Amino acid sequence: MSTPRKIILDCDPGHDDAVAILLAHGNPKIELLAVTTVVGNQTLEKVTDNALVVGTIAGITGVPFAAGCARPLVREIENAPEVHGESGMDGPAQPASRIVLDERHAVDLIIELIMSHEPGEITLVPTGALTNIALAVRREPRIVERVREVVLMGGGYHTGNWSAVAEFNIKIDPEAAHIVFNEKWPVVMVGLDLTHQALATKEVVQRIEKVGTGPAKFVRELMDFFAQAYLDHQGFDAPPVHDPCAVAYVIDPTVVRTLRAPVSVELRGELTLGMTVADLRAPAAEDCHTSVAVDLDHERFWDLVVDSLERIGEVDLTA
Ligand SMILES: [Ca+2]
Repeated sequence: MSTPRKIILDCDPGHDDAVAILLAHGNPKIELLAVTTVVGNQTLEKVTDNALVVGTIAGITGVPFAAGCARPLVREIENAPEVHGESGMDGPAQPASRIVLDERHAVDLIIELIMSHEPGEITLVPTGALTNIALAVRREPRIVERVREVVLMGGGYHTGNWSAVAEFNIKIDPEAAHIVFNEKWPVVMVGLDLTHQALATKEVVQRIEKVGTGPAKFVRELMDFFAQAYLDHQGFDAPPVHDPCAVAYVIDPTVVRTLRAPVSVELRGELTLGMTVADLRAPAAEDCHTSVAVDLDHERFWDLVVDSLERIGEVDLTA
């Protein structure tokens, strides 16, 4: 088997971030180098606590968890309790965390890891606002040529969820997104066009339940809450599980079809703030370094999630 892809997962758990962490941890093609957190679905304190809880439930050891930015670069804080509840990860009972938070700031840890690895080794997988990544690249511009690619969950080219045209992760810190999309590293935008295909249908939830372990039960309970929130607030019959789609692309790019296209982030629009504007009018130029995710192989995507849960197996939280 080829060498596992080394990733840093920068997230704001978050129901779907939790699934992304579990998918990354359980899949042998991924080596999780760090989990870093950023304000978003809830306050930095809450999403960081949630990340530690997910790490505990998944039985993750030896991987640093570090907290990053507590507010966006320019804008006031916006959280999403309508989607994720007051804790940011409402639904399942949460055990006490057994992971001790790393003392380093996430931005420092991200830079340190990238600079201490060979160029092309590390893939950044941001599944929250891009605040930490933007700060890291401003602080240490040399990371741009060392990162293999940035595979981010955010944006979309024909729809929004935090406004008619803007997606939450981008809209809450559009300046950070602007920085990340404009650096010359390869950026894959796994946006709503793609993630709205990653529905946790009843059949999917049954498959997860059948795994029969503690981590699988945790995911099932997350999905129960998430399903209700998406039904109540956005009229979805089944919830779209956004963040693991970015991890799935890193594991197997054939699960997510992408299209190369220039992407710009709207910073001034009266109605369109935070919109990711993809220019799909013509084939992209040779030097285009951004691409957008278009089609998901729904079955193989959920196969990956279930496979990770099976590989993680039972985790003893009493030992
Ligand atoms: Ca997220």
